[in-house]
Amino acid sequence: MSKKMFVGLVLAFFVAGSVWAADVFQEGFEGDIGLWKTKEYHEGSSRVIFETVSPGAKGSAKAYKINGSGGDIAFTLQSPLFPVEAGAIYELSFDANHNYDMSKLRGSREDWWSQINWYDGNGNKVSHTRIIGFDTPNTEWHTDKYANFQAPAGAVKADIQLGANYPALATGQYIIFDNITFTKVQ
Ligand SMILES: [Ca+2]
Repeated sequence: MSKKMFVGLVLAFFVAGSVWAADVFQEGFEGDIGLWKTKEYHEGSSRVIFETVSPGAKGSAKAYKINGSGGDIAFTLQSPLFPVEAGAIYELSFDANHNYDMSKLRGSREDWWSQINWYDGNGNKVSHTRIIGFDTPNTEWHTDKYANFQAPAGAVKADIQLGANYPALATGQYIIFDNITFTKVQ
């Protein structure tokens, strides 16, 4: 690869805001939301407000905030796809501050859960690994780690889906995420 191409690729990663290599995916939202997707149950109703905020965690410039703005809501924030290795064990970590109680997050039916989605080489979903318990409200920046996500047989890519239907994200409640990281640990 030429030096110019390499510089171009590095710039592309920073513009998109996400960085991924064989063993790690990371998002610091310095390039705003990049290729992440947002979804709310009442699409277009603005019962959930998604926005980039400043400053971010640990002196970084930006982070990403999910705000409750009233009513019966459900939401997800979903990462772009990144490569994984079937059978490998991964750890999810992120910096967060939130007045929303994330300790008993649930989705409904097959939607709105916080989970890791696993995909095969054709982009078809193989399975998912759900995450029920994050932490109780903590409005200081803190780092949370959730270990032991094993990529299933056939998985070559994954994404991180952060979301909930219960408890309702009430008006004035928020979650701010930064430095969302998915690391291969073994
Ligand atoms: Ca950041």
